[in-house]
Amino acid sequence: AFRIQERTLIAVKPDGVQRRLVGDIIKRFEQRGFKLVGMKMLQAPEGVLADHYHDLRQKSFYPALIRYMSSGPLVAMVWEGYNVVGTSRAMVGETNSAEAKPGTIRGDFSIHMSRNVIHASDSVEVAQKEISLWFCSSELVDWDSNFYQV
Ligand code: DGI
Repeated sequence: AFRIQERTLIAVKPDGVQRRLVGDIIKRFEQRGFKLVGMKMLQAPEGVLADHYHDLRQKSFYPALIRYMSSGPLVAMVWEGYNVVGTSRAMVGETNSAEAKPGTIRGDFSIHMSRNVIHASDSVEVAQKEISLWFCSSELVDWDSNFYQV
């Protein structure tokens, strides 16, 4: 199916914000052709992080992951477009930055998975859950290009 209106949650994690990578990351999604439909900077609330990483709560690295994700503000975004979930994951690269290919965001900007710069939803179903966890519907903006309607 040709799901033009597929959406995904992307977050520039606190290390990405602190390293001034927000613009570079936005640029890659714009250049690829995706549409930005929601964006905000926030200090992630503890409860949101607990929901977001619920499946990882038993992992040994979970406390460090939550500390990292709470270590400063992040930039949460919703991007829309054809196959945006799958294409974003390809643009982001492997979870383990050490294995992420050059040309991917993690492969270009990160060396270790404990500071891997960016989050991207890993399935359409997860994306829907994550978008409603991080954004309320009034924060998502539906818009179209109208260059030719002047
Ligand atoms: O969807 P991803 O972010 O690529 O990966 P994930 O959902 O499996 O894990 C979420 C985050 O948790 C990941 O971006 C970095 C961290 N993480 C995952 N596996 C490990 C890890 N951190 C450490 N230190 N060690 C791990 O094995």
